Amino acid sequence: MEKEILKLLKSNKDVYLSGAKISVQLKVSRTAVWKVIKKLKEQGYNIQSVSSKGYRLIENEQRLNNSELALIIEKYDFIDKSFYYDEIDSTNDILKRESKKYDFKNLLAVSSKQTKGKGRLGRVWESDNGLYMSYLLRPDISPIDAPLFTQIGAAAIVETFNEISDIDVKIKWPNDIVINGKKICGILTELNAELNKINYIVLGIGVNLNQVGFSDELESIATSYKIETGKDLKLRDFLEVFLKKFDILLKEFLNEKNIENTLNICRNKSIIIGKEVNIINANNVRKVEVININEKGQLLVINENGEEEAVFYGEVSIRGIDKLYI
Ligand code: BT5
Repeated sequence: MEKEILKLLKSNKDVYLSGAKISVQLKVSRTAVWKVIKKLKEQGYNIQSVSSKGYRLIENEQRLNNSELALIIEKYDFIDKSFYYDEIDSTNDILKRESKKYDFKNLLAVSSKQTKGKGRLGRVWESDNGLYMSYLLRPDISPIDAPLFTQIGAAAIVETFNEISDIDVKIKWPNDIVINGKKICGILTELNAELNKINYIVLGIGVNLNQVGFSDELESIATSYKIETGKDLKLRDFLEVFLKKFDILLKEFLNEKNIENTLNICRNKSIIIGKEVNIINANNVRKVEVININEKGQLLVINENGEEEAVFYGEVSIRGIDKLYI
């Protein structure tokens, strides 16, 4: 009912809709309509009520809320339930907690601010004024293939930027989306599995949207959509395009076992193929030449002994020798 009324208000954004009209259209009493409107207002919707005219929705440009997010995900069968937060510790962590309540379900969490945003290996992800989202899924695939979700996420992010802007983002394998050597998005894929069975995967993506600056240590290595274009971007505008792109690539992989389109995007947009890079694993640094991304999404390199070698994700961190990419 909440969703239906919201839909009606949204499709009649600039006009007043009378309570009588809504109640006839949805076949409910006017009191029921009034109660739902009251609830929506409590959730933060800016709904103007004028007694002689009815109700009108004034949209909040930057933020989302639960009902609105529920409307957005309605057309996607790869998400069973969604959660929106103006502020949360970490969208990855909240989904891990929620997953205990919603067994067997695929969940999406979205936030515009994180107080404990995480990068890989316990690093901090600065999370204010961007889009922070996590998707928890329980795919019936081998745990070995789990890192492919990072690539699916990266490819969908590239496609999203391509659709909504002229900025040409690139991928620094496996999980950084960069522009002019500065990071605009990072991906953290966490796996909970037994030896040959995945319990769940959480794919977490942080996109810098409307930040006008970063902390001193990030200033020279981070950028945002706003810094690059001078324009603000609504959370929901990015999210809607992202979900559309992600849906296609995710289904190709899960339903057709086809990862080629994803990997081709990652190859075409790679900033490290053809370059010499340092592979850092614990304290061990090796200089290798990157030749490609193989069909399993691993990095194909010529190692220090001149041999071809596939490098797995998770066990390495890459720093380009070219200081642009550090
Ligand atoms: C990442 O780690 O790039 C993964 C970031 C994943 C964040 C998402 S947000 C939604 C979900 N919930 C979470 O709690 N996390 C995920 P890594 O490759 O380890 O890079 C981390 C490094 O990037 C830091 O050490 C900083 O140098 C830099 N960094 C931190 N915040 C940044 C930001 N907002 N923009 C650009 N660079 C940043």
